[in-house]
Amino acid sequence: MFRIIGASFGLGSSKKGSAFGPHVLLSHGLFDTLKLIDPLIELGGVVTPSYLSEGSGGSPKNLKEFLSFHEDLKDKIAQCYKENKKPLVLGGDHAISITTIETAALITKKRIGALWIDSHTDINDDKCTPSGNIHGMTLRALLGEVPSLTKSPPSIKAEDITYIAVRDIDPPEQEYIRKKGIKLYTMRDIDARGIGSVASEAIQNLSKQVDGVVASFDLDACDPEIAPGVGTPVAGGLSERESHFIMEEISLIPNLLSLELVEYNPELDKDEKTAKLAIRLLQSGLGKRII
Ligand SMILES: [Mn+2]
Repeated sequence: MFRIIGASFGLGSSKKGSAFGPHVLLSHGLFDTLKLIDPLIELGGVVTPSYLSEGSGGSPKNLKEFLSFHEDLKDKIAQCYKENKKPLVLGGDHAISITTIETAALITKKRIGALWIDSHTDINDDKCTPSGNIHGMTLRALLGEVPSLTKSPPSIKAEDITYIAVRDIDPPEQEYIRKKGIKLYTMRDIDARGIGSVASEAIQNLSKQVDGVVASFDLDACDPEIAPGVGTPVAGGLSERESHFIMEEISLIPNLLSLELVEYNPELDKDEKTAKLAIRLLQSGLGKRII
């Protein structure tokens, strides 16, 4: 059974408006809409930051604020797992997944697979990052290689990461991904093979090799034409149907631990296009079918 948790944190990105994402999605009737699909879904509230400052420099940028928010969010996520609920997490920028996935690993003690649907690979460390933004270091932190961001042992292994829809990788990330042999399905793979073949293979293989899958859907995986309300848009992304297909496959994962939708930034949205898309996609992620 799912429990919706909002994670109102936007300081992991250069455009901090994603902090308002959960509130705006909920104000569009997300909860009632999802209840039609999953009548047992619960509303677990929105975690808002308790820090008073607004931004600090260095690399990672806004480290103090992130660590403070991490403390605020982790108890809510831990509570979900302790009560056998699946967190349905609304970001916030992708930095929040450091907390959600680290907490999943600590509480469930399972071997966790990260299904990363994103135009970026979010696997810079604090030295090679071009921006200093935490949302570009999420997976590297979860691998235990950015000590300032996490004090826990590594939450995931490189072999248990699978990317879908990638099309913008920084050169040091490319080198790291090649060296570690991380599984990556780029937009080119989707062009060549079609979404059905790519998503089914990616998701089923990951699900079989781990104990539990955390599915993290960054809205910038979608094409900016259909999802303009994101901080770091990249042209050439998923169509609406391709995005739905991935979500439909996610809804079939037998060992799904949690589902996250991140990087929705209402300040950058056009005519609520992205909010409405996000809600439609979450319906598919919870099992809505055409017939
Ligand atoms: Mn991301």
